[in-house]
Amino acid sequence: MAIRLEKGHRINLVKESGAKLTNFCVGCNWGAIVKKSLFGLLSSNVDVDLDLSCLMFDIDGKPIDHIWSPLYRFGDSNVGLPNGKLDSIDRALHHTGDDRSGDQDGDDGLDNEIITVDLNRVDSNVNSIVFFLNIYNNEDYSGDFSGIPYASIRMFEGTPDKAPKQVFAQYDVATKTECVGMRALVMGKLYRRNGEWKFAAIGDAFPDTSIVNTIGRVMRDYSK
Ligand SMILES: [Ca+2]
Ligand SMILES: [Ca+2]
Repeated sequence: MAIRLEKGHRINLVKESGAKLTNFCVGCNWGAIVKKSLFGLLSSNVDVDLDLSCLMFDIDGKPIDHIWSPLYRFGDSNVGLPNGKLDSIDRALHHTGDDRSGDQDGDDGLDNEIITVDLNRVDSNVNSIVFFLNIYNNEDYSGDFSGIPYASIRMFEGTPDKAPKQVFAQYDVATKTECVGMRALVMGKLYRRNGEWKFAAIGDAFPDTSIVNTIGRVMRDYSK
């Protein structure tokens, strides 16, 4: 049974078998919005672009690495943030790539964006890894989480191209009342305590209209 993540929930990364969970996926599955015509005879899809990202911090809360979509070219402007990339410097984390539309034919059971994690490879200076989700303002959709037919973040063992057999933990974004009117979610963080990795569900939602706001927020409020 998957753990339903709730705000403030802290979990040990231990499987039902008692073995440690060290290799897993953090993924987000979501669907495009289906619009029906008058009388419901015709339908068309509205693309929804969610972006899954993470930031890594050292023990003092200083940001030392990041993963976000390479389509975010902050380095070309003066935002003061690096360009997006899909791999962490230590190669412990990898993002499968920016999905810009969501499922087009209903829930396919696969996560549209996934960050794979190998805790054994994480640089020893990384003390915490914060995962967050944003709605990108594409020309089709600039609404909030509650307008999306389904959206959930989950942690599972397995590979990105197969539907997970066993979901370790899950957080439903589209159905949470605290996500109504919100466009960003600080999902949770992996952190080291006494040499062990643990996971804390954060589940704080914000109305951020740009990922730049959310990155600043994560650096300010969630780095320790
Ligand atoms: Ca995306
Ligand atoms: Ca999907």
